[in-house]
Amino acid sequence: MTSKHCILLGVPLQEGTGRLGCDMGPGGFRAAGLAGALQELGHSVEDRGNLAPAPQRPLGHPNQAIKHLPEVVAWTEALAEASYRLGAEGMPIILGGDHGLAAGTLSGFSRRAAETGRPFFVLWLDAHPDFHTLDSTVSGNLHGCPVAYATGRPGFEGYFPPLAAPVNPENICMIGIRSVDPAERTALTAAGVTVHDMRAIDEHGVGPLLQAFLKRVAEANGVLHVSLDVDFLDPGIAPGVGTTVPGGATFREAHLIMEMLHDSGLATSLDLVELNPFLDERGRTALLMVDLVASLMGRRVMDRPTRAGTA
Ligand code: B3U
Ligand code: MN
Ligand code: MN
Repeated sequence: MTSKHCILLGVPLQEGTGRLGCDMGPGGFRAAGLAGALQELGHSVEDRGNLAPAPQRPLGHPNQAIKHLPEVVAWTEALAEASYRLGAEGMPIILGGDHGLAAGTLSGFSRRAAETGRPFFVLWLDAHPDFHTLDSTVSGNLHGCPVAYATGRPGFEGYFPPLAAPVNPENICMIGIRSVDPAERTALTAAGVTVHDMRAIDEHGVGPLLQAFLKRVAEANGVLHVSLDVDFLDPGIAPGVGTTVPGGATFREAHLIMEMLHDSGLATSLDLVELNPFLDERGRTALLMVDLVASLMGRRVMDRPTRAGTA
């Protein structure tokens, strides 16, 4: 197994959600033993502590529903820069924080990939596509917008930082989707994002769906960022999140995805987002997320050839 240099960075952003508590997410992942789990697998770990946002400036937007625009923009500015730098240093693991932080990670890692001349791909594991623009969001919660921003959809100019390398929507694969607003549905299809909703998982299984995407990434010699939202998982196994949606990924589906990602050797960066320790039950969601990261980073039940690794 190739050992990696894992760089942990906490991003205690919570203003992108409608409720408080995600700011405790980084602490939750640390308390659940993330660093130790990675070290046990033979990786080196460097915890860079928590990021601070850039200075805020006043920002008004005609969409009155929008909440905390100056705060989310300030975090995006800081994290886009940090992600760009960390992308050259090892395997960044971003400890959220709400999913609004992906505005920063997607833009920063994409910019890094563009400099190396390799295409940038995203695996988006989430109940939601987070594909709203500032104009289309109805809830006004900006964690519903990062993918639209990072792919260069219009309306973010003058608010969010300019994109050095917009993400190609055709290089994004979403799995686990089961809560999509009408404006998002139309835009996702038009943009060419691959969306595997829960029905697709039921009909085909996560294995073949993910394998097809990984094949594309490998054939393009791509760089792969994985963004894992806690609400991708079924609320029965992962209650520690503000936006539970019934009918999510099972324990085994989630682990299989992580194991296949490991076997592919393609993942170069990871977001762990939306953990809300205030809503968790004795840390079980944080512990499950840490176990999933361990599967992604090489933990396996038996050393044996696997179908995913040989397909
Ligand atoms: N699409 C809805 C719901 C939502 C998006 N992301 C989360 N919830 N976590 C919205 O608020 O934009
Ligand atoms: Mn999300
Ligand atoms: Mn979600």
